[in-house]
Amino acid sequence: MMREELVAAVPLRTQVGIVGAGPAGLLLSHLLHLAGIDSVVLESRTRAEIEATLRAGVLEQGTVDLLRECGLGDRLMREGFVHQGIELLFDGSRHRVDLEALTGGRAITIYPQHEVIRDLVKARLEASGHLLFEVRNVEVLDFNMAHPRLRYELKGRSQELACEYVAGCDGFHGVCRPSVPAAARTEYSRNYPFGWFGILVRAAPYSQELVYAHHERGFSLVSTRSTTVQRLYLQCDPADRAEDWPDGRVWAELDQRLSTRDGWTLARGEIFQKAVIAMRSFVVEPMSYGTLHLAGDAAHIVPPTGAKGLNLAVADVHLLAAALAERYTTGKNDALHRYSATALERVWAAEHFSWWMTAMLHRFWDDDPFGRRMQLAQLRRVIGSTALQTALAEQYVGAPLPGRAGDQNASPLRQRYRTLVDRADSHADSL
Ligand code: RFL
Ligand code: PHB
Repeated sequence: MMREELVAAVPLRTQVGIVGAGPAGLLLSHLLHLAGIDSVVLESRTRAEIEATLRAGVLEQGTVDLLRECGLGDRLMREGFVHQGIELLFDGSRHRVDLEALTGGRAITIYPQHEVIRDLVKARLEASGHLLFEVRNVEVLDFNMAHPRLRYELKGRSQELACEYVAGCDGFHGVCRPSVPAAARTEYSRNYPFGWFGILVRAAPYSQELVYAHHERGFSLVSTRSTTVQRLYLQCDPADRAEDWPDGRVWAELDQRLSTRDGWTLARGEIFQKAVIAMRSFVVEPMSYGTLHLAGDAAHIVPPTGAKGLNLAVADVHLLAAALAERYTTGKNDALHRYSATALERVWAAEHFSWWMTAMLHRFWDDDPFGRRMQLAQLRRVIGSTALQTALAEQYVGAPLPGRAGDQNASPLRQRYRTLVDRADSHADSL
């Protein structure tokens, strides 16, 4: 197809215009499609870039259940690793938190975010979904009215997309949130005085389950990606660059921070990826402005210690898709009007958990011996108390998504989600 034809073929109108092809935007588009609602996704990066960006690794049980129910579970079930527990390492000893036993059978799955993205892009393209890459200068217009528009550039040409709703799924640095006048939104945030230095190593798994380690020299985390690639993080100065961490320093630091009385050490392997990650907590309220609804990192950020960011993005769009489905099937706006308040309940719970895990496990550079003793006292209490371990486990595996597997509360919303799920199921069956 010629370039001009390609440009001419861009859609001019849609029911839901979605900005951002991260997990939030792509999953929303997929769920809407299953509910018979048309959407167009505008993404500033290339397909290759979004499919190669390394980020999250931990999927909550509810996220896995939803992905499976909407036909995205094949590779996830084949290649993901189910973990029934996590470990806390402090004072030279490892202590297991049995997630499965403490939560009545719930667990987490290790499946990298870019694999979720690959599965979603494939599903959208196979369904002839409108997914436009490399769009520039997106502007969100008239979202305080009934007919919002998205103006953008594609291949040097200015385009406009007429929408009925806009979903701002463009991450923390996107354009949707800043499009809302500052006076109409309230932002809550906390920056932490440290970052995470993350690496990928070619090695066999170091541990059967993730290890969150507290140490005088700073936090570290042992995670995994596959039987041959491991993911490790070390608390670092937020101004550090990858060059500040030559391999020798990485291994020396890991050896010290992960040293245990039983002599556990990490076998060396080739370190083939290094990056420094900022740590922040952030929430904007509300998450809805007229016909613009924010979802995922566009509306909130958590420090990665609780492994919640991607899972929150999934929970948001699950809610938003159900609310839009209700709007289009019954004409009622009630669930859409409640979207922000309902989503924020889960968001604040995850903010608290992520902040709590971060505060308990990291070295605050200005803390004193008293502060260190408080952290150790907290860790010992968690390990010594079934009640505290249960609270940690419940939050770590995540609350069930409303109306899905594991949700015991028959809320009025449940029926509406059911509708969406039933359609998703019948669609998945027919694939
Ligand atoms: P994303 O993934 O940032 O996607 C936003 C998309 O929008 C595009 N975009 C634009 N497109 C058009 N026009 C514009 N003006 C645009 N501006 C931006 C971007 O190119 C991008 O494609 O947001 P989304 O979809 O809300 O998803 C959020 C998650 O990506 C994030 O919360 C997680 O990665 C957080 N996170 C983790 N979450 C978990 O649930 N479990 C974990 O184990 C976990 N580990 C992590 C993490 C995040 C990390 N980093 C790098 C911050 C580990 C790390 C190291
Ligand atoms: C990861 O594997 O990337 C990972 C695991 C647990 C976290 C954060 C990131 O808390």
